[in-house]
Amino acid sequence: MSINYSERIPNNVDLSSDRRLQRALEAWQPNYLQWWKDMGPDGSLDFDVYLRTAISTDANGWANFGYVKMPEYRWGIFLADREADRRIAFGDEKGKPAWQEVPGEHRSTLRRLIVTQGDTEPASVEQQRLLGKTAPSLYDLRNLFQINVEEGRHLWAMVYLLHAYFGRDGREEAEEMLQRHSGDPDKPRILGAFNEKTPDWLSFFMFTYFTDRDGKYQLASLAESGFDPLARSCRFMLTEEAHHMFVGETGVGRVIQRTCEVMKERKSDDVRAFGCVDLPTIQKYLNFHFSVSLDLFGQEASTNAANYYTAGLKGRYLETRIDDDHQLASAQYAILGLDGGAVVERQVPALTALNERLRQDYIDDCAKGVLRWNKIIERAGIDFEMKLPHRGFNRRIGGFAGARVAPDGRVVDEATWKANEGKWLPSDEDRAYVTSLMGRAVTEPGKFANWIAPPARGINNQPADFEYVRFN
Ligand code: BYC
Ligand code: FE
Ligand code: FE
Repeated sequence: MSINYSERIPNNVDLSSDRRLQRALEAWQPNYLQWWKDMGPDGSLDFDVYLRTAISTDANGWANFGYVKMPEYRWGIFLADREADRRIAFGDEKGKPAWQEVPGEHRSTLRRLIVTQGDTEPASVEQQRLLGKTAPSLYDLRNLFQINVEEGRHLWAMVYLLHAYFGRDGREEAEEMLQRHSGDPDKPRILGAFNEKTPDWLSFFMFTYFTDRDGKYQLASLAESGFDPLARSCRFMLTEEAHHMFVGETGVGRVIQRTCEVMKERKSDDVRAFGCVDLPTIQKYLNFHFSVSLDLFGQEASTNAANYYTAGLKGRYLETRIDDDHQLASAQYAILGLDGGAVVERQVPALTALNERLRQDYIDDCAKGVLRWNKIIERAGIDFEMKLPHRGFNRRIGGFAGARVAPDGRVVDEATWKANEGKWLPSDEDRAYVTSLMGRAVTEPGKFANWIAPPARGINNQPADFEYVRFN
C-alpha cells in the first residue's frame, strides 16, 4: 500500500478512517517534535541533510533521496504489506489465523514487549546527540543523521501500536517513551546498553555494528509474532536497519584500514604518535560493545522467553524456515554457564533457551564482520587478528553476570581480572585518547579526519566530494 503523504502523519494504515486514533497521534506529535529538539542531534535543527525517506513500502519505492531539515523529516507509520491468510507459525496456537487485534490474555505481555522495543529507539538518538560536533566527514555526519531520523521513526512505529491497540494504557506508555532518558539517574531507559554513553565515533561505529544488530535479531523475532500489526511493523523496520549495521561495519573497517595504512607508511605499531587508533584499542572497544550487546538478549534460561514463544508472541530468528514442530514441547538445547570455577555446558528445555538461541544466531552474524575486518588487516600484511570475546566476558545479565571470564573464556580470579582489565576493556586513558582524536567536525566536502579512511563509495552513488550536509 502506498504511503499517504498529504496528511500530517504520513502513513499507510488508512489513519484518517479512524478519527480518534488520528487525533490522539496528532496530539503526541508535538511532544515528539519537542523531544527531538531537546534531545535529538545537538545544534542541527537548521541543517539541510541529504536523507532517504520512505515513499512506499515495496522494494524500490522506499528510499527516496533529497535534502531535508531534520525537524521536517516525514516521520510516519509504515507497515509492511499484509500477507493474505497469514497464520501463527509457532507455539500453542500454531496454525490459527494471525491476530489482527490483541488477544485479551496476552495484552500486558505484548505491551511490555512493544514498550521495551520502543524504548531503545529514542534512547539511541539521545546517546548519539553530541556526535555531530565531531563528525569525521560530511558523509559520516549524514549517516549519523540518517540513523537518528530512522530510530525516531522506529519509535513512531511502536507508539502507533500502543495507541491503536492498547487504549489508555498504551497512550500513557507512549508519553513515557519521551520521559525516560538515556543515562537519567531517576528515569533511565529500560535496557542496560541504552544507558551507556556513545561519546566518540569509534563507539558509534561499534554501537551500530553490535547494538543495532541486536535490534535486527529482536525485530526479526517480533516480525514472526502472531500479532500481525507488530509483525508487519517490524518487517518494515528491518529494511531500514540494514543501513545502520552497514554504517557500523564500514565505519570500524575504515578506522582499521587507516590504522593499517599508517602502520605501513611509518613502519611502526605506535600509530598513536600519528593520530590514529591502534589495533589493540580497537579490539578493546569491540570487546566492550559486543559484551554489552550480548546482555540485551536476557537470561540464557528464561521462562519469560518460553512464555512469549508458547503464546505465539515472539518467535525465533527466521522461524518459518526452521524445520521442526515449532512448539518445542520436548526439545532440549545446550547452554553454557558457570559451575564453580569452570564454564560448563548443560541441557535445558529448548523453550526456556530461546534467548540463548537468538544470542547464538547473533554471535554467528557478528563473526562475519570480524572476518571482513581481519581481511583488511591481512591485505595490509599486518600480523594481527580481531576476535569476538567469549560470551561470558564482561556480562551483567544471565549466568555469567559478574563472573570474571577472560576474553578467551578462561575463568580467572579477581586479581588476574584487575591486572588485565585495562588490556581487555578500554581504560580511561584509551577513552581519553580516542576522545582527543575527535576534533571539530570536518565539514569540507570530500575531506576526512586523519584517523579514518574514506568510504569505498558514496551514498546513493554520489561523488566523493558530495555536499551531504549544508549548514545554514
Ligand atoms: N537490561 O527472563 P529474562 C534495538 C530483565 S535493540 C535490563 O531473560 P526476557 C535498537 C528482564 O526484563 C532491540 N534488564 O527477560 C538497537 C526481566 O525482568 P523481570 C530491543 C534486563 O524478557 C540500536 C529479567 O531481567 N528490543 O532495537 O526474556 C539502536 C529476567 O530476564 C535485561 C528488544 O529487546 C537487560 N539487558 O528478555 C536502536 C525486544 N535483560 O521480568 C534500537 C523486546 C533482561 O524479572 N524485549 N532483563 O522484571 C524482549 O524481548 C525482552 O524483554 C528481552 C529480555 C530479550 C530484552
Ligand atoms: Fe531501530
Ligand atoms: Fe537501528
